[in-house]
Amino acid sequence: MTANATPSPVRLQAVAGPGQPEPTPALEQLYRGFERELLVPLWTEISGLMPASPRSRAAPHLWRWQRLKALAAEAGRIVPVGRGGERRAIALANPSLGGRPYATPTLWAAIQYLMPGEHAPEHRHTQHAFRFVVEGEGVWTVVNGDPVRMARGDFLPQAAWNWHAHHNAASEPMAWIDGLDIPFAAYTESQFFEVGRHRISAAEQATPERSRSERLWGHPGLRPVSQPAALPATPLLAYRWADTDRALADQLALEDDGHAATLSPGHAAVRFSNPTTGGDVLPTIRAEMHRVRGGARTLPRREVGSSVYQVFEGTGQVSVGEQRWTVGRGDLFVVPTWQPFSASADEGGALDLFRFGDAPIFEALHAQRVQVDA
Ligand code: 1HN
Repeated sequence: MTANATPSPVRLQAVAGPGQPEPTPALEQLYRGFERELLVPLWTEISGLMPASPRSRAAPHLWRWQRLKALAAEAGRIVPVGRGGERRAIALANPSLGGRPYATPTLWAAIQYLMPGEHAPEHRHTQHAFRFVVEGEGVWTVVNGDPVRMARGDFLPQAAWNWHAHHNAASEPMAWIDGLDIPFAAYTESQFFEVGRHRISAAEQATPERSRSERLWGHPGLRPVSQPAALPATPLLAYRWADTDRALADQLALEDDGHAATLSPGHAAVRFSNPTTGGDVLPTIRAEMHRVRGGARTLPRREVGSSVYQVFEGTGQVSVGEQRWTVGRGDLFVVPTWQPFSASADEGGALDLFRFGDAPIFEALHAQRVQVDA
């Protein structure tokens, strides 16, 4: 009997090859010794441990909004929302990530659905999150007691450890997408979670047009002097579609007037930013809106880190690595690390793409690389 009663999870095979020792009985015996002692030599592993460039476990993949929405609506009919399950959220599971509810190795993305009059109970967690609304209105998300209206095109960041609940004050169901850094938090084993009140107060179920956070922080270029200098995540809880739309339209109009404003011809983009730093809205998540003019195409680009896109408006073609899809409103797709991505808009209308990704993680670690094929 050896010291290890349970079989070793280490499996080593002596195989001939460049840089490999001669497969001999002595080598076999050495490898059995490594297995017993839970040791793995670098010479059998190096190409897996140190690939020349990032190889993703995730696959490029597309989910059609109409299909997601139909299933979410059916869940709305038969699955209650409340304490325990917490949210009627249905996550995108990347086909190459083993059935885990992970869109990419670092990002969770889900469609969430709330019926008229329904409440999603209050809780908080250390994962950073946001909501993005591709259609509909009528839900208020209540963050630390501040009710924030949600409507088409709005981006609503939700930094770690803030209490939040949602309530649908309308007579229609509403769907939106949630993005969180759940897989990253799981991988780094850094999660905390706490439940709050089952039902928020009547006062917090108010339905104001503008949240307190917008009244304080939602004035371009103007920061409240009473507030702290640099916050790690944005204190602004809603970025409204009217502002995003105007910023993109202005970039394209400037280009028409012969001024440098776009990323490349016909490709305007804005990044949602933290008004206290100018940096990303959340420490782990970057969020942007892109507009590609009808008939235009973006430059193929690859980056360290993964992204999820949702088509906000328009139709076009996107290519991710070897994949190519025709896309329309609401469709969601994944761009894994270091896979080239480009998009083109059909003639006659712009293609608006919402994008979120994990770039802030890599920038913080000085591990970010971007390659654009001009
Ligand atoms: C969460 O709190 C929300 O607040 C959405 O809407 C999705 C997925 C896992 C854990 C917490 C939300 C979530 C979540």
